[in-house]
This record gives sequence, C-alpha cells and structure tokens, in this order.
Amino acid sequence: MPEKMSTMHIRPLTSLLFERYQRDGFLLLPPDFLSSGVLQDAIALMPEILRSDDPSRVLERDNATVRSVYGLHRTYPQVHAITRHPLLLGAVEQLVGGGVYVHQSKINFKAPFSGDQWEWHQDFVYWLQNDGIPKPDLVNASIFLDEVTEFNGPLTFIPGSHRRGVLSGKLADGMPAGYEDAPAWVSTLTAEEKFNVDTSVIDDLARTNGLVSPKGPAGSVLLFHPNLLHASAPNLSPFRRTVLILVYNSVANTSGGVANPRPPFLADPDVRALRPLVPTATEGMPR
Ligand code: 6CS
Ligand code: FE
Repeated sequence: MPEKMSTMHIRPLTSLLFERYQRDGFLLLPPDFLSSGVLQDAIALMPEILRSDDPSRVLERDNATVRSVYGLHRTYPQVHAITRHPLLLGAVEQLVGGGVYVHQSKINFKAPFSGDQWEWHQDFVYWLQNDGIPKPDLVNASIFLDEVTEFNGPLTFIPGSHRRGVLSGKLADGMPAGYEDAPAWVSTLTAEEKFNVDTSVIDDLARTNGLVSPKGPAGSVLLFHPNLLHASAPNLSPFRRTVLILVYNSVANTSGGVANPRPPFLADPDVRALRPLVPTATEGMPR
C-alpha cells in the first residue's frame, strides 16, 4: 500500500523500496505500477516517432536503423502526460526529495538484429559536462515498451556503483566514426561512449558488486540513479527492446548555464516543477 498520501503528491514507494533504491541504485517496478493506458499511449505513438525525420532522431552506425529519438515530452502531449503520471511523478519526487522537471526524454529502440550497444558509462557526467547540471539529483525512469529479456540487449548494471561518484571525466575527442559530419551534440549519443569508464574500474567493481540485468514484461518501470554504471549489448535477437526513458531533475539542481547549450530536445530549458495529473470528473484517473 502506498505510504500516507501527502496533500499535494502521492508517495507510492514504501520505505523498503526507497531503501533498496538507495542501496542498489535502481528499482524495477512491475507493469501494474502504471495504468496500462500509459503503455498503450506510448506504443501507439511509435510509428509516428520512428517516421519523424528530425534532428532529434539519431541513427545507428549502420546509418539506417533508428537508435534513439529525443525530446518526446516536448513534442507529444501524450508523453508529457506520462511524465506527470501521479504514481511515477510521486516516486521520483520521493527519490529526489522534492519537485522535479524533465531534463531529457528519449526512446531507445534497440531494434531487432541491428540495435547497437551502449558501452559502459554513467549518465550524470554527460549532464554535468554538456548541460551544467551541478549535482546528480536526477532519476532515470525507463518504461519498458517491449518485454526485456536476456536475449534482446537488456540494460546491465553494477549494483551500488552509483555510490562511487563520477568515475570518468575524460572526454574522448573528435566525432565517433560514421558521425564525422553530424552536429557536435550527436557525439554523446552514439554506440561509442565519449566519457569512457576505464575497463579496470568496471572489472574491479563487477567482481565485487556483481552484474544485474533487470528484465520484465512491457509496462515495467526501471528507476535508476544517474551515477549507476550501466551498459547494454547489441540486440542480436528478432525481438525489439524499446524503452521510453524520462530523465527527471530536481528543480533545485538546474544548470548555471554553459557556453554552448545543447538543443532543447536534449536539455529542456523549461525547469518549472511538474504537477501530477489529477483525476477529472469525466475521465477518472489518468491513463
Ligand atoms: O548525452 C546525453 O545526454 C546522453 N548520453 C548518454 C550516453 N547517456 C545519457 C544521455 O541520454
Ligand atoms: Fe546511459
């Protein structure tokens, strides 16, 4: 049962789940955490999102397969509504400790047979170095739009690694191979990580803390810390592994400004605190 409801926002995480996130750096919530309408709304949008020939769409190294599309909460009202789902927003506020806005949203498609890797990395260093976000007071919320199995390139974590702080600030220079003519901001979105964490660090931490790949049916929600070490292998299976990732940031942790701001679809300049969708007389609880 959710803890006592605050006047404004629901606090759906029990103290057990809250502490598990603090310990491991991630939390996998079952599909019934969000109403099924959320999943249907997001899935219904995918054909349109895939067709969008927009700078926010990043292709794989094969220059044909769609890797990711960014800024969806700005483009599609249905996605913006998902960011305000009372249980999702309430859980994120509990973990951040206050009001939040969406810094970045994306769909990672991880297409069948051709969805490429994400090398070992931490996310926060990208938002620190590229967007001037001062502290790791963010939460990644990954909503599984397909079933995630051991076969279709699941996210793999090193549990507890979020407590080691920023493990790499070394920016690999130049544009990744195949993206030489792309805008500079594409460099941190491809299969070649720009802030590479040294394999000796991965080796050491994986041996002490182990490796975990949270798997689950479509509709599952995976919350994870911006300093948690993670990677995912190419998808060699015939099964798609699409996830919608919402990056929530504390409204008390906004950027102090950077010399070359990234486009709004990568770093949203609208930092107003999100309010939960409320049941309306006609529609009842949001989908
Ligand atoms: O540069 C970024 O914002 C993105 N890059 C990576 C590797 N993860 C975080 C984020 O989605
Ligand atoms: Fe990442």
